[in-house]
Amino acid sequence: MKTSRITTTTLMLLSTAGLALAEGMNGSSSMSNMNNMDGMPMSGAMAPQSATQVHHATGIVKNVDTAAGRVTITHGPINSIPWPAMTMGFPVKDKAMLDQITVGEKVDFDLMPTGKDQFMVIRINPAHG
Ligand SMILES: [Cu+2]
Repeated sequence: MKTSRITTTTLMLLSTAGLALAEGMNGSSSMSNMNNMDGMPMSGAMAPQSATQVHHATGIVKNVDTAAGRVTITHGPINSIPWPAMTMGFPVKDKAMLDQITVGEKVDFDLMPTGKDQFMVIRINPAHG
């Protein structure tokens, strides 16, 4: 009984905070969103998507090589590349990014193409959930 009260209170606090955050984001960003939408069709010339697309993925860190600036990840399927699930090594954009992750941890990361079948990790963070 004590536990369920605490849980309910926590959930209420979380949802209240979530709503406030959502409202704040909508309120502050609606103007710039509209500007972006207006500007997009007019700019016309966009880079080919395949060359610039950032691929989002999740996986488990298998090895971190700080000296080489590389991380080995067992990642899930990445449909946008497309790739099946596999274990592979990636260079990272900035070696300091490796300070935020540890071996065995579930991570959430973004890949940027750097050549044919070559990708660099441009963002990596512990996965939250
Ligand atoms: Cu892979």
